[in-house]
Amino acid sequence: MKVRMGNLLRERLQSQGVNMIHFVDISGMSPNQNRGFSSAILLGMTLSLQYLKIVSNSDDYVGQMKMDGLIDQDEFHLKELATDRIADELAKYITDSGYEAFSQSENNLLNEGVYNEKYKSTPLPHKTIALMAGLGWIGKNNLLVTPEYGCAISMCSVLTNSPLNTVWNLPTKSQCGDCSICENNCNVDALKGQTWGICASRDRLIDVFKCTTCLKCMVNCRYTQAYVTKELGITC
Ligand code: B12
Repeated sequence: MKVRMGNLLRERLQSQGVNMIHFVDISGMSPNQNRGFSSAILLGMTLSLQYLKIVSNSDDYVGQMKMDGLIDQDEFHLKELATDRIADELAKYITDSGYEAFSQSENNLLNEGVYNEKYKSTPLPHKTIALMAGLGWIGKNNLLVTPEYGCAISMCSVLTNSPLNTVWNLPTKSQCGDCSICENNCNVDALKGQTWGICASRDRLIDVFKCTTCLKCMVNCRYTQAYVTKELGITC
């Protein structure tokens, strides 16, 4: 049953362009975080190499896109909308199949009143689920860093009680070392250059109220750049 359900959901998500799919055991999280569900489906789309090249070669990509009135065509923005939409549809598909599911799309979290606008936080961030999937670590930029794609991912998640073969991993230790590229690229000094640890509060790493969502800490991370170099065989 678990294998059949897992294959069904994987085929469905892959047909929608999702290239990261993980089933995670969240039964150990607090009820406030897992809403009583035992499993989470983490789905992700990686960002294109062309896009990463353009953003990292531009001094102020987001500023320029806003000036040109093109920001709603930004690839990360479009993939964030896509992963959220796919998560909402997946939750409906699972409930139509007779199980329970809760989409953690931004809209659904807002509608359910669990997005804390004041603190800019949610009870169970996709990154926390990604860590338990064993995908990577939290970087000094407070983003998920994966050995394969760096930070170049748009993620969403669905909590569910449908039968799935799940995994659970302790978070990987930070591989940032002495690197401070993200901190050096943050023009508003939102990043504090601190190494993440399991008990690290977010505020030790970043002042989210200074962040201008300029994408620089995500794109210029040396692991994101290594992904671009590996695939394109050139450095940006
Ligand atoms: C609120 C939010 C913001 C806010 C606040 C940022 C923040 N880090 O909280 C603002 C608007 C500033 C923001 C900005 C950006 N964001 Co944002 N954001 C979110 C959102 C909606 C919620 C995150 C949340 O709940 N944070 C609450 C805090 C407390 O949790 P946290 O940040 O995950 O970190 C702590 C804990 O989780 C803990 N922790 C982590 N894992 C574990 C595991 C265990 C076992 C334990 C105990 C603890 C633990 O450690 C972390 C640090 O203390 C998520 C989507 C989602 N629903 O998850 C996207 C998300 C995190 N954002 C994302 C991105 C890409 C960005 C930007 C790069 C976008 C841009 N245009 O520039 C910037 C970068 C900012 C930065 N460097 O963090 C991506 C991250 C992808 C990745 N590779 O990690 C996400 C996942 C959205 C997506 N569609 O993929 N964001």
